[in-house]
Amino acid sequence: MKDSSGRIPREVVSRLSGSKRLVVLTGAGVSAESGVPTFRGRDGLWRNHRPEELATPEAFKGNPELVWSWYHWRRNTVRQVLPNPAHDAIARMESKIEDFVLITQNVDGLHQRAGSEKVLQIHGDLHYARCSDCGAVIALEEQEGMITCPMCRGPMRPDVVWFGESLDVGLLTQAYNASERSDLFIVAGTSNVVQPAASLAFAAIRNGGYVFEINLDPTPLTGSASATVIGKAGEVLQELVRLAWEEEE
Ligand code: BJW
Repeated sequence: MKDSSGRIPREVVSRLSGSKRLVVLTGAGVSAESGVPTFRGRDGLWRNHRPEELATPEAFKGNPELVWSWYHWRRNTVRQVLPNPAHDAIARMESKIEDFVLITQNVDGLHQRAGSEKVLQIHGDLHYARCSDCGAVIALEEQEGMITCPMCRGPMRPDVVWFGESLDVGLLTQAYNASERSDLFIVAGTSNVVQPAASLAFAAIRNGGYVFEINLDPTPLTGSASATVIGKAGEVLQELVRLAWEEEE
């Protein structure tokens, strides 16, 4: 069912309240209501750069100062914002369903700040840097400019996954396994164009799962999803949680 009125189908509500294996997949749209820019679409540019221009190993090799300044700027932006009702609703789902996995493409850490614990950050974390030589990972605080490894003095890079790079195999395996065995798969605020994240909902569908999508606009997943609501992730997820649990408490 595709609903552009923002109404949540009853079947989605009953599937959530009865879910035994829930997976939620999130993208940049879930952090948009906190004031974090998305990558694509409306307002989808980061400081006038396309992600393809900066989120690549080639960009880092060609101009590491520019790439680091973009990531420092984003980290500072994210530190000044708060989790929004979408993050809160997802954390609430985790508190209600034991077999729960949150797969996020976001690198901003806002899910954890909202209280989510079972989080697979498949594209990494903006708040960490990794040594290109020895692989050491450090938490970033107030650093600016280029960063050198405290262990081996090698060049450090943001601990994120750029285009053309492989995702962590262990995380990706966990994400596929959870998706394939989910009885409800909620996908919110992602354009569903970046692989392999965009394949996870289809893995759920192939295994008989029920996929509920929330987005401001249709995506390549919309035609295959079991149900879609066109609306803001914060509003729709809060309403979904309220309908599934609060009315019965
Ligand atoms: C709202 C809203 C509101 C707004 N409420 N909704 C197979 C086929 C073709 C290509 C490939 C393929 N396999 C691999 C590739 C290449 C590539 C890829 O997928 N390219 C496509 C663009 C075509 N993938 C890779 O390179 C991946 N690596 C890989 O697969 O390795 C093996 C391999 C390599 C090469 C060839 C083949 C195999 C790695 C991908 C890494 C992505 N990295 C980034 C940067 C991370 C670090 C950082 O943040 O800086 O990840 S790019 C960027 O896109 C970021 C995001 O996580 C990711 C997804 O974006 P997302 O979250 O969907 O955001 P948007 O902006 O696109 O969408 C926001 C949505 O929200 C919109 O729909 C709005 O409508 C909506 N919205 N407000 C609800 N309030």
